[in-house]
Amino acid sequence: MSKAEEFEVVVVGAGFAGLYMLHRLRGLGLSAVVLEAGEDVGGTWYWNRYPGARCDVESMQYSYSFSEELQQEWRWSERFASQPEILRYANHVADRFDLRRDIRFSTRVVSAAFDDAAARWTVRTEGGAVISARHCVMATGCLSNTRMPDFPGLGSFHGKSYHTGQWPHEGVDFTGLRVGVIGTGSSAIQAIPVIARQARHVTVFQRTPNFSIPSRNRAMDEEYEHSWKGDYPARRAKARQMRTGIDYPVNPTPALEVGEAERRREYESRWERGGTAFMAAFGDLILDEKANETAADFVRGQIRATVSDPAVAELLCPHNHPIGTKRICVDTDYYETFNRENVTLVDVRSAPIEAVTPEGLRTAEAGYKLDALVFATGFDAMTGTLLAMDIRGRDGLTLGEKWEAGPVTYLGLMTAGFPNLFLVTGPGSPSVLSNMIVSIEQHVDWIAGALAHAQARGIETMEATAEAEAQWVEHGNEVAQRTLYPRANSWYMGVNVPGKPQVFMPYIGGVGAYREICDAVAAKGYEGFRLEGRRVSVAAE
Ligand code: N01
Repeated sequence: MSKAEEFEVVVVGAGFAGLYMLHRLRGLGLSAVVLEAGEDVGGTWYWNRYPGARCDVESMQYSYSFSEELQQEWRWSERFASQPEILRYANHVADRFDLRRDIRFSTRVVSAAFDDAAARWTVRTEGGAVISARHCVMATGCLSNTRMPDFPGLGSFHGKSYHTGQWPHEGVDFTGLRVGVIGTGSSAIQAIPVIARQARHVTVFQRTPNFSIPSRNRAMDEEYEHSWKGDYPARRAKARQMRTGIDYPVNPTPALEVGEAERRREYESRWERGGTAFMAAFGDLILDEKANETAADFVRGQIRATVSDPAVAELLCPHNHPIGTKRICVDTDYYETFNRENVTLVDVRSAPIEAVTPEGLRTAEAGYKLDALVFATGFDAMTGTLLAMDIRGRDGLTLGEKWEAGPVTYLGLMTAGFPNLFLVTGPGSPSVLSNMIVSIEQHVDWIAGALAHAQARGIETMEATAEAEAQWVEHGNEVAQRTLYPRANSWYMGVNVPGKPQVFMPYIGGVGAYREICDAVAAKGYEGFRLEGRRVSVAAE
């Protein structure tokens, strides 16, 4: 048995959450180590290197706000930053704040167990290292556990296959190849136009069409950059209060309260503007089916106007979920790509994929000869990475047992029975429904505040109470049920993973409202958490 190294805090993951957490822990004077499975920093932006990978939150907003110097000095080259640029930014932050010396790379955590008697976590890594820490922060990301369909014959394919979420670092040259892309989610919608410009032929295997809005990406306009940099504190403050954590124009008017011509004008102007602000065209798009249908219908009209073959256009038109209830996609030339001679769309809803063969792929209807396969088949989102580790709380209870019927947390930050285990942007928080960096900063700041509180009062353990957790889960479900979100077979609902409990995982109450709740909880001495220490014992329920 290796001897445990001791720290006050162990952080798992060196993406944007882990990097900022480490920075804050240093500020508190707490000893900390970050364990990262990848060879470098960046998390999701380290792994997702597929062609066309880009953020769908504008770069001026998808960035840290905690350092005025950092936000002034860093220059984004495009309206929506590409993966390589975001990864450079993560590296810049790691160097600028001298974070690397406390990060262990190529270190995958396999288990974390809470020792009741010592009130400490023991974290073990694949390489056999053992870390003992008072607190454990899971900064493991929400979309970090890739999902491969279990097609028969997967290993028999003679060509190369790739998953968008585990893309080779050296890149892939598709020149002259016949490429099959499986999936039409955000990743595929970004990758397909880029692959199609290089490959001999691309066959897109689509099971469910998605709604996608053009990004209208462009080089950064200096004036625009200056308008943000000159007003960053106010704009960041505004973004923190928005439902999505993004500062963009929100029209609160219900969609059916205005006439058809005005509705169309609003949709057209947002279609021209580009990006996810499309969903803020009216106040009730995510609440009212009829309102939602007006937006969905507009997008279907745009698809039909773009794609020249009417049969292909029809196949690309989503009908089985309200717009926005699956993550809305943002693209560059996605629908236009289906007008290319070298791109074929195959409907695998009517004729499902039956097997991967040595030559390519077979559906219920036909065989396809392919040289390369791209799986854009998504992730076991929000819980997959946490449950892949053997996490045990009080009395040896595993997180898998605790979350058997779906994830339950208090504020998405902690789960009862697992003292001193913090989740960053966990299920039950706005998380994937928001600008992730805004939510990450909010969570990390809150956790840092809680740790400072504990430090000042000699508190050893902090744990969500079962009652507070149950109330939060009930509130989260109730808010979700008021929306159209539960109607979609989405990864938000866990539907994409066979056997996964189907519950709406993120908190839909909005980033601003959620922040106020978290702040109020802290201001009331961490209401709903049990704080216990050797010197002090405070029941703050
Ligand atoms: O994954 P997805 P993703 N046979 O789960 C299909 C974020 N993100 O990697 O819908 C056939 O959305 C599946 O079909 P269906 C963003 O939050 C952000 O694209 O299940 N098809 C679906 O089409 C996003 O939502 C950005 O019927 C199968 C696809 O694979 C999240 O990551 C960019 C199949 C999976 O889509 C995940 O996106 C990229 C099967 N057996 C990602 N199994 C930006 O910021 C699965 N599929 C822009």
